[in-house]
Amino acid sequence: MEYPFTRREMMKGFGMAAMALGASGLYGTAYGESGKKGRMPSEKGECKLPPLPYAYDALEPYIDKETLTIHHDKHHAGYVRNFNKAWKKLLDARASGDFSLIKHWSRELAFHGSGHILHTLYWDNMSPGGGEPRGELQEAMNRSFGGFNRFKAQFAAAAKAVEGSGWGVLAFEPFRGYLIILQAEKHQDQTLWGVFPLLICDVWEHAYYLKYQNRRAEYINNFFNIINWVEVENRYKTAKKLSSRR
Ligand code: MN3
Repeated sequence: MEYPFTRREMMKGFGMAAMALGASGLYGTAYGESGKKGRMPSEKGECKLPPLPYAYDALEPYIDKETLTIHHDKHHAGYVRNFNKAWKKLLDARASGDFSLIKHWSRELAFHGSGHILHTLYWDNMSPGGGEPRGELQEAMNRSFGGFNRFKAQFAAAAKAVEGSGWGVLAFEPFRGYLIILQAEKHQDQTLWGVFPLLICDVWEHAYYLKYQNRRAEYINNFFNIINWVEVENRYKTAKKLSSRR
């Protein structure tokens, strides 16, 4: 794949992505490498509720102790519990070959896994001190938004305008190398935030319809004959390298 910037710039960019997404802790967790305290998954890849990185009353008066306690101990804990359940059910499905509930458990995995990851990032990207971005992050904000104040105005507007429940998100988009602001209305919409894609199969009809018409399964079975596993491995190695950054 051709990127519009060099590999070195790309790696630098991924470092920023890790910073923007707080991915260092996550990937550390995902790969079992020097993850933050309390984040290490079990042998079978189950998640644990990470402890808050500060006291329950540390964000007073902006976020009160009772809210933070319920939010972390009840809401986040529920995501962890249900992610682990979906993870286990998918393990069972692979063992038995019974994928009849694949849609249900894939959605449960995406919903609760994203809930777990996004809450973990949220706890980590707050602290009693506050402040303003500095260094490389400040430079990236200047380049991407025209300065901190313009970033702040857009981020606040985007977060306030999220329909229903959801999240305001500052993210790094590695293909162009810019920071972007996103609204996540439904974090369960079939992604697990913070993942690094390794292998993609396009299942839009335009990808197969002329040859296969409605026979998507046949197209997917044949897709396995033409995968570039060297490229997939390279992306895996890149993702692992990112995971070891601190
Ligand atoms: Mn929440």
